[in-house]
Amino acid sequence: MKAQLTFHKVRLPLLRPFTTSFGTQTDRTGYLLRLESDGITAYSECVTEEEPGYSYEDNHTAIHVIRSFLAGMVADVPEPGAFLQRASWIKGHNMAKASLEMLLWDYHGRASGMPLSKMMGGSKGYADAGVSIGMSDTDSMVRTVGESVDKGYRRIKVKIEKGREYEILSAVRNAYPGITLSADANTDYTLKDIELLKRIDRFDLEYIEQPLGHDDLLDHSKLAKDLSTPLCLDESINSSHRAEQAFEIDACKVINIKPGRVSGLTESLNIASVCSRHGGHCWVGGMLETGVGRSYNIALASTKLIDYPGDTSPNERYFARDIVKNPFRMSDGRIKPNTGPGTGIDVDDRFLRTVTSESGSLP
Ligand code: OSB
Ligand code: MG
Repeated sequence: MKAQLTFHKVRLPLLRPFTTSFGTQTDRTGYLLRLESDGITAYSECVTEEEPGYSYEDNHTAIHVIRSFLAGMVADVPEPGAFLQRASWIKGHNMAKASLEMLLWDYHGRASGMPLSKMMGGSKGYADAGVSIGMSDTDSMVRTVGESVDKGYRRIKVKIEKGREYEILSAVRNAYPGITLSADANTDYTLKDIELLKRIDRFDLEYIEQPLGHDDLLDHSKLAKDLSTPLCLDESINSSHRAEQAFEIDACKVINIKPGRVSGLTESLNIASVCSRHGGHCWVGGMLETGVGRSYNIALASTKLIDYPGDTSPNERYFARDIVKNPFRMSDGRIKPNTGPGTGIDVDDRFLRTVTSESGSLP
């Protein structure tokens, strides 16, 4: 039987608005994909957003690329690696590619009865959970940091932007001198701002994430020489090849791995190996995913090469109600990956319908 590929465009309101240096998000709006073949149903999430603020991809480019080019490549339900080969002539569009690559991981996991965390090899059985705190007024941010520490998160990351970095980080560090703390600038600085960045070198951050341009490596390697705080790259790393280059020129010591940004789980695992070979560190980031995308992130974060706590928080931090019947829970700052086949999620089809604005078959 030919596989049936369908999409659902969903919108889930966030419990709190999420502000980064490039904008504010009040909901998670994106595409879920569903693949059905031989009585098996798999789900994945495309992590693009309505606007191209984090990446050049957005929901509109993603559904175009999926519909016009990628959907036809999964009709015979290939293994993820075979799909990546077929899609390799298409430049970029990693988030669109990842949504299908991960769908195939889930499908084959469900078909063989294997949970994702086992398929990837070397699961620790848990993911160390961290939290990414958006910007708001500094007092509220300090309060949110405190609540997050009380909940048991193993690493706190705060968003910063040019001109507010010192105020935010000095307030948080003074209030919580002992916590594992990092800051994410989402590309808001250039090398001209080096004095601003040197002033936050004193706050004993585990790393500063993506201070410079979204496609830059060279300026990061120059900046790294002037700071004692390690740099972490997010936006700049879109493949294991880029990761190799980043380590080769000392542009970073740490990488935030987001499966969507790097075309899926295969390349995520390759990047984790590159980090380990170069004596670097890595962790799994997030894109405020629904319970569907989250299940992939948590499984990946439970693998042994992921050695730092990630932006892998339980579903309840984001949404009043999620579209899975089995949301993740955090205990002692850790989240256990699902043990059912594939992602192991149980999608709440009834609730999914109520948050779907559009659905249909692909191509
Ligand atoms: O830079 O890591 C980022 C969310 C949207 C876009 C970019 C980023 C983020 C986050 C959120 O930091 C992490 C999460 O899912 O909790
Ligand atoms: Mg980031």
